[in-house]
Amino acid sequence: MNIRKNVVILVGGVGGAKMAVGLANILPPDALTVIVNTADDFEHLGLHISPDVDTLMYSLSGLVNPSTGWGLEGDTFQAMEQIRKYGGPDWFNLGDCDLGTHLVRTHLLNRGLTLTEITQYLCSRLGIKQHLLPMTNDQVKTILDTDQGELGFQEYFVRERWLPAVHGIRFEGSSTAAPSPEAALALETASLIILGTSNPFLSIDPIISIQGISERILKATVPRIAISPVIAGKAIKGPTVKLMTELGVEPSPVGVAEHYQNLLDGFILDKQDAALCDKVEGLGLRTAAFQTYMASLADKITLARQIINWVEDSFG
Ligand code: FO1
Repeated sequence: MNIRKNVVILVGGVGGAKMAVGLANILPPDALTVIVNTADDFEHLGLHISPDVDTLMYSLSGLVNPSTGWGLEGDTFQAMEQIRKYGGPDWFNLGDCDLGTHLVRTHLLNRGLTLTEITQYLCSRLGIKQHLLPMTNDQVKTILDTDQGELGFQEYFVRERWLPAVHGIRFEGSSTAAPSPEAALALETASLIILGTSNPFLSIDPIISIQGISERILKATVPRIAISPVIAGKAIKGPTVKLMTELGVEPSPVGVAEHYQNLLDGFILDKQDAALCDKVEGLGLRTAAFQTYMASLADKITLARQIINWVEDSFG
């Protein structure tokens, strides 16, 4: 079995995009499918914003702002200045060029195209050859139950800077949502399925909360692996560890592995957590420990190579 033939990775935003870029650098473009979380999408100033889709689109095209990991490199914020002058909502930073993406996406949605069709169109215009697929064309929304009441994802993450304590998370619309046909087919024909280094609760759970997606992963006979987004008790980025603690989940790679356990055959930890491999193996998963922190393009490529080689050696 050639596991490099059709690699499918499930991702959220910035963390997952780094892994996708690493894989894009070592696989033929046609052999990589990225299924992206869309439960962070929201309507803002009349525009449909798909932050994770855009983070992946900008990352795979080499246009991403390297210091934030989202938005476009060199973008300016004059429209935001004007919005501020009007006393408009200025808590979500939309760059001038980035606004072009949201305008075209919203325009095409209003003309009846699906989010998948629009993403494929935008990707082709940016010269992206990998398959980038929203998880669904239906509306799914992450809602957090916090000590400040219910908050939509971007209200919690950006406006409130993930300060509120979280008691629960739900994915509104997921029980009736279907995977996009393209995402469903990719999972059915995958040679390897990877859950990326994204927040398990906020980025991967919304994707696998869609029954048509989790069922296909459960049924898959190819290797299914995840990479821990927690390194030495700290999140690579964002609220993962804070959230795990608030939800009563052990904030460690073991807690992440337990969370995904039923969907997986293998689990990769950071080399700093190598001592925890035995515990994760006790859950019935094969393990490996690599440097999973990706500061540079070389780190992304090295990790992607190590993952693929390890899967070939351990599951081939
Ligand atoms: N993240 C922030 O922390 N602050 C922002 O103002 C912000 C604006 C933004 C605009 C467009 C876009 O595509 C992403 C943006 N993000 C911003 C990132 C986004 O909120 C998160 O990366 C994801 O939704 C979490 O995966």
